[in-house]
Amino acid sequence: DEKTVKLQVSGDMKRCYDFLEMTSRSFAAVIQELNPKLRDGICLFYLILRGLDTIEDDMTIPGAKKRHLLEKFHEVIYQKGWTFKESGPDEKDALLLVEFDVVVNEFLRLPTEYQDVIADITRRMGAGMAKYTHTRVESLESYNEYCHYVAGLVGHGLSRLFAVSTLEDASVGENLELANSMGLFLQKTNITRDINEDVLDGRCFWPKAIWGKYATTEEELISKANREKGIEALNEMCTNALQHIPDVLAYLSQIKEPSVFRFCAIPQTMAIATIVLCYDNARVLDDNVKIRKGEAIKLISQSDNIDSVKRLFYGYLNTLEKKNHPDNPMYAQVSKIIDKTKKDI
Ligand code: PS7
Ligand code: MN
Ligand code: MN
Ligand code: MN
Ligand code: MN
Ligand code: MN
Repeated sequence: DEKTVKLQVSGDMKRCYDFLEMTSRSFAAVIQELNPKLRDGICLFYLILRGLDTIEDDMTIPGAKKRHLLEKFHEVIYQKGWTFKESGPDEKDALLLVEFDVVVNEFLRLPTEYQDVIADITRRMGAGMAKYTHTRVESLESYNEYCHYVAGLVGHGLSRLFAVSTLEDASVGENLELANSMGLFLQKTNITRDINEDVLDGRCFWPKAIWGKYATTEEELISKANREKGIEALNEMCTNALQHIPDVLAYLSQIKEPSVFRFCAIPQTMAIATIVLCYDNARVLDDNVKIRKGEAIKLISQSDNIDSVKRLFYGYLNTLEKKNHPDNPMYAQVSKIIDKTKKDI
């Protein structure tokens, strides 16, 4: 009867929120606080991309099979009953793919305009990930391109969903250059911070155009014997990420709906805190640096309007200015970014 149907409907979505809590390091809380017009759609968008990333990250899937899965993932989200049970033992999010039919059921219940955006981004991200299973990130252009595929496109898709929901102006879903920068700042901060973990796992997302100036192999890049050069490479990576900050503030300035604002702003204030912590910090090369719990709590509570976010950014730029000594080869570039951003604020 009708009551059973309703219970089943909420039961599958309830399971999706369980998956969100199991798989997201930082997005679970902000997604659950979203306006009901966007909550389920963005939760499903997250789970679909998390599933795609679990396949990308799985080093036990042979190359040709992986590329095929990545390229057809935008089709499987329409196939009732689709699951994937062959993830390698290291994939912590494998259960999501084992029960992926639950995600498909809920995706098929979304309004078509939401489905169209999610499927389009999934198709383009899957194709980009497939390309980079056999192309290494060498030049600065390919670094920007890879980050566009895995994070800039998330910014595009989210901005289009904000516009489709009518919670934000149509222009937010049209001017996608700023949305791309939102994703790039998060992704580049993650890639810069995770260098030690990634090299120990046998991968490296730092472009060779940068690290190759300071080391001959990825292992040498993080080795204690090469520490001074390693820090210079790290500072160049941080400087590359910092370039996106003016666009981030311009993007956030156009967001009106309070729950959308917090959803967009919290990851960005966490990112500026993280990249400033990483700058000129040798510990990044030895292990995984993280901002303190108390600092994260402060950022979450102060990310609810543009004036407060600008104040936070201003404070972190001051901290960065103090860490940026004239003997540092990145000194001039970093000073320029700090001055330009402070003028915008
Ligand atoms: C749909 C919310 C808000 C305009 C899974 C949010 C992994 C940094 O794998 O979990 O642990 O290293 O640390 C998120 C722009 C994407 C970019 C990208 C989808 C912001 C698959 C986040 C998240 C755009 C590829 C997560 C890009 O980092 O990864 C939704 C506006 C997924 C956003 C990946 C990285 C995200 C990432 P891991 P993390
Ligand atoms: Mn992570
Ligand atoms: Mn990943
Ligand atoms: Mn990945
Ligand atoms: Mn990472
Ligand atoms: Mn110094």
